[in-house]
Amino acid sequence: MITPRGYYFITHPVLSGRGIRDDVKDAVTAEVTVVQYRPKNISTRDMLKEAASIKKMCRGKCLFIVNDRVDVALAVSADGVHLGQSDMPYALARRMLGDKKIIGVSVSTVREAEAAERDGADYLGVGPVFPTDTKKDAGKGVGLKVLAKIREKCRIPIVAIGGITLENAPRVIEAGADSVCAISAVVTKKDVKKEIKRFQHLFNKK
Ligand code: TZP
Ligand code: MG
Repeated sequence: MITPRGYYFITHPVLSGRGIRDDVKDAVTAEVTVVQYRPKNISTRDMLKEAASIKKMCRGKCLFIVNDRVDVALAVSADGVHLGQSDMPYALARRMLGDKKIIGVSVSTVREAEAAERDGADYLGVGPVFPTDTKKDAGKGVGLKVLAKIREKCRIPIVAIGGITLENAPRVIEAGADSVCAISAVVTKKDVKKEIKRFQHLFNKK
């Protein structure tokens, strides 16, 4: 189960200043709750190598989730997968992964959130909360009101994502997010560890 509150890290090979392995190392040191591997433009063979090495870095320290690719998650024995609305449907992924793996589902409306919870998702990725350039097809921000409404209607943990910065994160947490993810606000910075720790402080983490 993905219950601990705090910062949820997602890799980004293009925005990263130093490469995703160094970023993951920093994220693990900053005691993130989750590392999500989100590969882009890379062969499946290289993806498997990268995933296996990131999994090793996370072992015993935080959960390791693979974005979208159920096959890769299975191949490297990740803790789970994160599925978008156009990815493999939850029920099929659950059948392939079994009961013990974590499945998170991206939602951007109350209706999608309720459906994902009903399906059995372990957590919701709600977003983009604010407009973002990081994911071109993410649509415009859903806003804090929709986030708060999803909080009201759903019991499973909420990871908020999209356009989140240190400045607006307190309002996102106030609206009901259990975890926040900020990609560009973290991986483009010189000191990734320090930046993640700043987010962790918002959850009263050291
Ligand atoms: N899913 C919804 S928005 C987003 C993803 C992967 C990108 C978030 O990136 P940033 O830089 O934190 O806005
Ligand atoms: Mg996806």
